[in-house]
Amino acid sequence: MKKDTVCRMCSSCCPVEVEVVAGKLVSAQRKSFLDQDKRSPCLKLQAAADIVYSDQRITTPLIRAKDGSFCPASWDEALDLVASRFLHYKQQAQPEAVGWLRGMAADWGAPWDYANRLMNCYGSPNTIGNGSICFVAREMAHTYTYGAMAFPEAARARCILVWGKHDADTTLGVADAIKHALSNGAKLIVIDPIQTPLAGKADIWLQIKPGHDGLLAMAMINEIISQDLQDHAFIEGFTTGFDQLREVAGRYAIDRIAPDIWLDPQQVREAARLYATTRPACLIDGNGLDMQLDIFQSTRAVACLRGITGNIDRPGGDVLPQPIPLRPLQARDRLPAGVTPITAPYPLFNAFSETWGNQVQSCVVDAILDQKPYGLKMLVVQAGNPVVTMADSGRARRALRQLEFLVVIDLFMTRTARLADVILPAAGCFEKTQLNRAATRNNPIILQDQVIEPVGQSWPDWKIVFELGRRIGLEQEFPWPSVEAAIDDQLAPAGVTVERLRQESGGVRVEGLRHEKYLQDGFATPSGKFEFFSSRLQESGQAGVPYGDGFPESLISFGDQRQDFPLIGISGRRDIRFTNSQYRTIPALLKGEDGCVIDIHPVDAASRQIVTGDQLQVTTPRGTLTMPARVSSVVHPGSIRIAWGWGDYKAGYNLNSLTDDAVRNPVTGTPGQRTFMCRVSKV
Ligand SMILES: Nc1nc2c(c(=O)[nH]1)N[C@H]1C(S)=C(S)[C@@H](COP(=O)(O)OP(=O)(O)OC[C@H]3O[C@@H](n4cnc5c(=O)[nH]c(N)nc54)[C@H](O)[C@@H]3O)O[C@H]1N2
Ligand SMILES: Nc1nc2c(c(=O)[nH]1)N[C@H]1C(S)=C(S)[C@@H](COP(=O)(O)OP(=O)(O)OC[C@H]3O[C@@H](n4cnc5c(=O)[nH]c(N)nc54)[C@H](O)[C@@H]3O)O[C@H]1N2
Ligand code: SF4
Ligand SMILES: [Mo]
Repeated sequence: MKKDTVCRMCSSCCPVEVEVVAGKLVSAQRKSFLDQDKRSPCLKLQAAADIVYSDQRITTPLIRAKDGSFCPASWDEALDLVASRFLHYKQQAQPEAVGWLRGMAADWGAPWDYANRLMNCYGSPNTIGNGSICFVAREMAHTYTYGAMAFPEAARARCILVWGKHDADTTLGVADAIKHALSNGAKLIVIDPIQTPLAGKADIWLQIKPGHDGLLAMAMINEIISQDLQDHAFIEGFTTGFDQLREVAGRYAIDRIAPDIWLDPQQVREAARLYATTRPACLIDGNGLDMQLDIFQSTRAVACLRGITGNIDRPGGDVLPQPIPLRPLQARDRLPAGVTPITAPYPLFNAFSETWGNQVQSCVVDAILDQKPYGLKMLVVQAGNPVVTMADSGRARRALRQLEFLVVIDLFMTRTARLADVILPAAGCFEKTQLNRAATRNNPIILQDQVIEPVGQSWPDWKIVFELGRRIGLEQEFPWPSVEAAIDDQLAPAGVTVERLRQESGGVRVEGLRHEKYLQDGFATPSGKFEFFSSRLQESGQAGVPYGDGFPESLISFGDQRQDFPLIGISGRRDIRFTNSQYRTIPALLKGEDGCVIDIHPVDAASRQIVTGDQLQVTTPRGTLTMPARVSSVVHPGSIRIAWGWGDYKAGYNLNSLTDDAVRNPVTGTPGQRTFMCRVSKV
């Protein structure tokens, strides 16, 4: 039998059709507007059955015994134990000593709301996401510029500027759209320090010095304005602060900037001209900007390019979302007044959106180890593997070990789960019904619908949260007998039900797609305009215009220690076979240790007598890692690319043993996990 759902094995949220035989998932196919043979392939989806039925799945709740081993337990035993710990801190009048840390895997839509609801009603403000390193920091920069995160309408674009994103590995719907546009003759500009497959197809590829995107964005703004290529009507009618931006950008002349960031001035000029003069143009920004110390201002500068050229919210440009009206489920009003979250040092980031809340995960470690701003004693980790994925993982690990009580909700025995007191086995994406963020931010709403029964004794995340809530005295707050009832409740303002979503598996559109909504509604900023200049930022002591107060001394982790650490390390490729630290236990995907390498340029390799296959030790002031070398000119001389996501498979491959969490972006709390100074030697 064929069943429709949404795959959530990565954040792409692809609509898929699953073949189910005798109650078992057999195979799955991604849907797309492209013909079958033209669609970007997903190797994870091809291995879906291997992942779902992997013998590595955790299939019963596990409780740590006195001798340190894990003992299988019933759900009643495990949940009662977790609930008793929640109640313990409540009785001690310190519910805020309990935190809930969420990774990316169970989605940021309804599952994020449920966890927040439980914690808010319980009395702790410390539901913490990992958005400071993922796209939420970028979303904040978009929001401060034009009210929401813009989405590229690549399929209709005549020019596509891809800035730090590689959709063929990470976001297949967009990869299909790019393919389609290119086959219709669209121009392509790629800004990436790596010669990616996409860079190979580009009309112009700018191999930027890693982490220096803000400088390039300012130089491009300057060039477009000085050549008078800007969209005058849009700027005059709908923006604020253009003169200030022009003034600041004027300090960044291409001829001076380009050589410092490894670029040819003429090529940058051509890229600026091509982007500014080909309409419509969309600008696809990605995680290459995230995880950088400079994330907020660099993304603000990149976002300004959309306004300079008037490409915002136009067909084939970068469209603004039409969020679906939802009943708020987070119960923020239930938090007692005056309780500050542990993320208090990042107030702008905590408050920039109605639903994101606390996203600086590094604060969890500060709170546990340094009691800053106060101590955390118990933590629930849901759908994340922080021991591997957080910056300075040695420190993150020390913190988790120091907790009085750790609960992990996961499908697999990760390095984080191994530290837990209780492990609650979660059902995977095909085993549960869920309302994802991607489905509510933009039309249409597509349901992630359960297509098979949960494996073993695993439970869907929603059920774990609801049942735990009921056991800590929140029966009234979790009244829903099923997830369908909860989703219906949340979708009521939109007039959509789960039943209807199941009937219309292609998705339900609440409101027709509209462009140039600002003509009628303005932008959702304080001024109602596209804000090159933000008075909100200025009043909060930040630069009102990107880089209005100059560039930070160093844009890269350990930038002040260049003498001893002369190479730039780049956190590497997101391989289509894996999602962050996941899936290396699946033999069909692992294929030896294919791709687990350090790419080093022939020039840097020759001067160190390194050849492909040599074991290389990388060192930063935080730690070391050893991996095989691959001599390759995909990287620029002076930089190396280290494979990302192998730290759960083998501790010695953990890239985050190298990264730093001491210096962070002042607005978003983002550590420099993408780019850092390092040195290499042959083992
Ligand atoms: N150096 C460096 N560090 C990085 C990155 C990088 O590129 N380089 N990337 C960063 C980014 S952008 C992100 S988002 C983070 C990701 O960090 P994490 O969120 O920690 O990512 P994953 O390794 O994908 O871990 C997800 C965990 O959730 C489990 N899981 C999967 N599905 C479900 C589910 O439905 N329910 C539950 N309960 N569990 C589930 C998986 O088994 C896995 O153990 O890492 C960040 N860290
Ligand atoms: N297969 C797979 N898919 C995934 C994930 C996964 O782990 N595996 N993770 C999911 C998650 S959590 C996220 S956040 C998204 C991220 O997905 P993307 O936004 O596509 O991010 P990446 O693929 O990490 O990096 C994108 C590009 O940025 C480039 N880059 C690196 N440093 C710089 C820099 O300094 N400047 C510029 N301009 N570019 C740079 C890289 O070389 C790479 O080509 O993918 C999601 N989808
Ligand atoms: S890219 Fe692959 S793994 Fe990710 S959601 Fe789409 S089909 Fe699933
Ligand atoms: Mo992410």
